Amino acid sequence: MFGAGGGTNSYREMEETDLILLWGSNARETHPVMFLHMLKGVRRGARLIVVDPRRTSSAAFAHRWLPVRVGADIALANAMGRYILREGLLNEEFVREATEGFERYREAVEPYTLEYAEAVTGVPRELIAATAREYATAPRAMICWTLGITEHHNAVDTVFSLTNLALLTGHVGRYGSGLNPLRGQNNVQGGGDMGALPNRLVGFQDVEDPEVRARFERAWDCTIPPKAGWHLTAMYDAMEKGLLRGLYVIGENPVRSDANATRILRLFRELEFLVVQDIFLTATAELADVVLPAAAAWCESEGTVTSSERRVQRVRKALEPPGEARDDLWILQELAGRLGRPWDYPDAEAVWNEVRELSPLHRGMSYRRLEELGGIQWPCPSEDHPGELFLHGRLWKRPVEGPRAPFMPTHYEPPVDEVNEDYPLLLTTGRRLYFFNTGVQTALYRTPVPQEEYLVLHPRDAGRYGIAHGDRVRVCSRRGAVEATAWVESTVLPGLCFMTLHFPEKTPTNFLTVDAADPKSGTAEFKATAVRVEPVPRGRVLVEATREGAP
Ligand SMILES: Nc1nc2c(c(=O)[nH]1)N[C@H]1C(S)=C(S)[C@@H](COP(=O)(O)OP(=O)(O)OC[C@H]3O[C@@H](n4cnc5c(=O)[nH]c(N)nc54)[C@H](O)[C@@H]3O)O[C@H]1N2
Ligand SMILES: Nc1nc2c(c(=O)[nH]1)N[C@H]1C(S)=C(S)[C@@H](COP(=O)(O)OP(=O)(O)OC[C@H]3O[C@@H](n4cnc5c(=O)[nH]c(N)nc54)[C@H](O)[C@@H]3O)O[C@H]1N2
Ligand SMILES: [Mo]
Repeated sequence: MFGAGGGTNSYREMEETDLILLWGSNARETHPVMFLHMLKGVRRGARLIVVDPRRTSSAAFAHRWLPVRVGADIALANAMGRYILREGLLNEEFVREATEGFERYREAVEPYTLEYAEAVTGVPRELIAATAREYATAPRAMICWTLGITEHHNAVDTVFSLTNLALLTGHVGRYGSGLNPLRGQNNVQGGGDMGALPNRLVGFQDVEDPEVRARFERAWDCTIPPKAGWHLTAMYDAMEKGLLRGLYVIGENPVRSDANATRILRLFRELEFLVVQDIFLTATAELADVVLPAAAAWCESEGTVTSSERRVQRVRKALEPPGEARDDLWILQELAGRLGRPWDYPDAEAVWNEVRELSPLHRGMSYRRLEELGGIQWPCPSEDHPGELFLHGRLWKRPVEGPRAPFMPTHYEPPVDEVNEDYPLLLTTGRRLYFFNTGVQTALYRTPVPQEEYLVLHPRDAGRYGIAHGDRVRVCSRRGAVEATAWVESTVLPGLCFMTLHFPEKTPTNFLTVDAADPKSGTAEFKATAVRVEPVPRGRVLVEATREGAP
């Protein structure tokens, strides 16, 4: 909607804003460093409102928790929009001068009365109204979101529905106000910025734009395919059709992390050629024809990473990589050479200087300046530019500089995997503080809690299915079944249960998940799978319920 793929604000602004809507994010556990900035804001008087189907440990720090049903966020956001309109709390000047498509938005939200929204989302109408009023009237306000929003079959529309709220109230483009998708891994932002996306070249430049392509073709002395490539889930469809027969995986463990793992495993086994480049021998690497052992980018090699606030920072080599492990850059250069295109980058800085030539967003970021300033936030177009604290200030110029921001009307749709008599519970999946993704990097280490998968479920449902806290349970979906230990707790809503993806060697959660993907983003609906839960008759396992251990 703004033409850029990045969070609009800085961590510093989180300390100085007046209201934070933390929407579908458990930042206390998943972005703990950034959450400290939020807590500083809270201590200064900012209101924190958490929207999540679980009463998370983040919600424990909030002024208000909106217990939304999984997948009902569009209905909630649209009802907030309608209420803001009805009460005349919109920023009329901003809507008139800086946006377009307002009438269509007004019509689209008309059916989303508070009554309807309460029925669909489960959130009491007074809480919806109060949240809408506080968001609209706060001098500065931001919405921060993550996977509770983006891992759905209608993820892009859900992000649109949140962005519409910011356009309606003018909470974007000013210090302390904005829209912040918090990035997952330490360099997800950097990966996207560097063009590790099927439709973008370095600096978010459109691969389908002939002028952009021509510039890169000159710099690289090659021809670039004129069409966007496949995103992850489209690659699996291509593998299914035999269109994609070889795969080179770098720093990812897809047979454990992708939805409907039975299918993923089959597709990987059917590949004619698989290369895996990783710092550990992962389950995916075990299937590979060739494994290239890599040095860990965060401590065994030089380079940069980019954080959620678009800050590019230097990473330095502190350790020698073990054995035959080599820098990812070294491996790629060797390969290029053997494919007949010798690259000669002496070091990571030489690659970075090429980035600066090709990407206007990064042009002013020399290694020297990155050191001196402690990192720089893009865009940084020249060597005398300090980098931008927040984005889209242009929307507050009169007349607006460049295109207006369009409202994108959206409509609520329930999750794809239907709950019925056979699969009466909805499973949502996510993370815990002490473990990381598929566990490759955390499985070896001592942590204060057991390395074990829990199925968190509500006491009502535990009673209904004859399950006690600590029982072994079988969790079955339309695609598979796994075992876990029951953790009975009312932090999840009745009808909902929760598991992580952290312990796939014992409990491969993704054998359950549905691979329905958002056609726009290509991301699977990891957050909504219909399941049935049964007690496992034999071999009851005792769990130590430590205070810190709550999932
Ligand atoms: N400790 C730790 N930190 C991590 C990671 C890790 O594995 N461990 N992984 C990193 C990565 S790759 C990522 S992408 C981030 C992810 O960070 P988060 O998105 O914060 O993590 P999740 O636990 O996957 O999901 C967030 C929340 O979404 C809620 N949710 C589920 N469905 C819905 C819904 O329909 N609507 C709403 N509003 N909420 C919903 C869940 O209850 C959960 O609390 O974390 C990063 N940080
Ligand atoms: N059910 C369910 N599934 C999910 C999710 C969910 O919420 N629920 N979340 C999804 C999300 S948001 C994500 S991001 C994915 C994560 O899925 P993956 O990215 O597949 O999982 P990771 O365990 O983070 O795997 C990262 C790999 O990179 C390797 N690695 C680390 N550093 C380096 C390096 O410097 N060089 C190289 N070459 N390799 C390195 C690690 O050893 C590890 O094997 O999972 C997705 N899957
Ligand atoms: Mo992620």
